Amino acid sequence: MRTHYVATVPLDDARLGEDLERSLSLRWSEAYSDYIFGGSWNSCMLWAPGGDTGDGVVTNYAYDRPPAFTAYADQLPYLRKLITDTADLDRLNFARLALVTNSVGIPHRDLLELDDLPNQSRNAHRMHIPLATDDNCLFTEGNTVYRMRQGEIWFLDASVIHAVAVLSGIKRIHLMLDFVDTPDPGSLLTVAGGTPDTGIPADRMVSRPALTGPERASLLGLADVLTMDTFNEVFSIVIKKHYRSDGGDDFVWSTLIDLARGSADPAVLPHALKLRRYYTLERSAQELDPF
Ligand code: YCP
Ligand code: CO
Repeated sequence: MRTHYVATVPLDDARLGEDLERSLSLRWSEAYSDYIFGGSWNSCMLWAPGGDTGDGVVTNYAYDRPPAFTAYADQLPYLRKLITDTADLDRLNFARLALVTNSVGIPHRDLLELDDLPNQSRNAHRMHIPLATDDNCLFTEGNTVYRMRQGEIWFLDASVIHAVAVLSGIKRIHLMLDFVDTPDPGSLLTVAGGTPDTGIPADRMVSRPALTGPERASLLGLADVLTMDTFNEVFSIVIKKHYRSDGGDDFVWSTLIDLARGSADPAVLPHALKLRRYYTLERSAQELDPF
């Protein structure tokens, strides 16, 4: 199934606000922060195998024990109810809050690292429900930039290259749901009114002007300042450009590799190629640290 809007759940803003406020005093995991530049990728585990809050790394949970609400969820009654009312708990592996502020993510594919897990416990299907968001919170998939609105349930095909961008100081919080493999992902939700898979709706897409020749040339000029010391900053600039201008398919990674080829620092190109392989192609649970 492709990434698509599924349905909208009514949210009680007052009760949601209380839970989100309380959630901020819990201990959030910074696992996966190597996927973003600017701040960290923070997660708060609400439902997981064994009911463990754990360390936030999805490969580190007790898959031989049944999934259950965690101690964090016990402190967040509205979110607990939202999950219970929305998801098919028999097939839910993980429910976590994902908090991002002022950051851009590295375009990547997911779920590949979980191929080693037994089939019944693989996280094969992912959904997002934005709980706190605004117009500065964007998502990208392939060469599409789009927005998910508060309270919308989205099915995400995480095997397609995707990334998040939060281009403001808002504390963007999504509820992320990961389900086990099933031949019928349409039935993972218990809410009514699910729409069929028609892809990302056109009115959620952000239209960007085509990247101009001069813009591309000035971006490529960053090769002059690209060293291992400036790598992450230059990479962030390229990623941010993708949200403002349409540079074509594979813009982010191909621009980064072009820049790396032009860098005077001999360590940069091998590093860029290694990152591209890690984030977009093949990687395994044994190969966790790209740096
Ligand atoms: C995401 N993949 O895109 C997931 C979780 C790391 C990257 C965090 O949200
Ligand atoms: Co991802």
